[in-house]
Amino acid sequence: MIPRLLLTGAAGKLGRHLRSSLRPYAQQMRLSDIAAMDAAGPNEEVQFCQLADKQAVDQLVQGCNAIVHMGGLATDYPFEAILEANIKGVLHIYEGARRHGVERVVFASSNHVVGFHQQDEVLGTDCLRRPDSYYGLSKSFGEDVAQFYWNRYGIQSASLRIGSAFPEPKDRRMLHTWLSYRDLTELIRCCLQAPQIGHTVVFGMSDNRDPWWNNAGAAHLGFKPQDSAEPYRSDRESTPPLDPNDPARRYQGGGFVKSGPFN
Ligand code: 15L
Repeated sequence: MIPRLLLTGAAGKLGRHLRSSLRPYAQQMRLSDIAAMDAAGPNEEVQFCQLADKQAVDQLVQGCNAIVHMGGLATDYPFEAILEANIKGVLHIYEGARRHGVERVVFASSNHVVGFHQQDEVLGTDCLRRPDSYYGLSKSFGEDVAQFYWNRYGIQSASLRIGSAFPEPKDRRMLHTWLSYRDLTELIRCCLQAPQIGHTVVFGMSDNRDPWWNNAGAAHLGFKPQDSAEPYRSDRESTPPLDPNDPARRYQGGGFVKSGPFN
């Protein structure tokens, strides 16, 4: 049991789910977001926090033993917005962790750090990053921050390259990239409880057929996904495929590779 676990982005799509699904692993949960959320229940604390505000993040982290950092923008936006929420945000989280002796951080990275790899490649956790958007760039920066704080300050981290975490896979691409909510929770549990993780990069995917990613490099986490996109295959494949020349079909990042420019 973690005495006090900080969950950022607790009002978001995944955060709302994790608020209850991570409950068994922490005595106390501190929940933060910039958006409104349900009032604190038993063994919960709710704290409004702008991730770009270094002092506010410092106060948020104080007294916590581990952090699950889901906060920030979850899709592509103009750089200035990404800079505030994602780039400054992740640095402030790690600075807070350093200042207050937090030993472990689970960072919600994204498959969009490798989005410009082609769909016919199978990537290991140590592959070259090819971010597909400002959003992907911010997650790539976050992975570097995690690595730096491990090397420099000994803070252990897992960077979760989350595929497509939705209640169901929505389209053909997500037959490869889907991560069920149940498997997301289990992956985070493994990252919080595995004895030694240093800085581990892991792809967040369910047990899908024909995955684009190979998690052999993260086997020490002990993550065993329970779900698979297979039951949705015939339905998702009943819709026409994208044109083979469409970059969204060619590259792993799908539609993100066509994001921007914003001016
Ligand atoms: C992500 O990182 C996004 O947060 C999410 O909205 C999805 O688009 C997902 O990637 C995906 O690639 O499907």
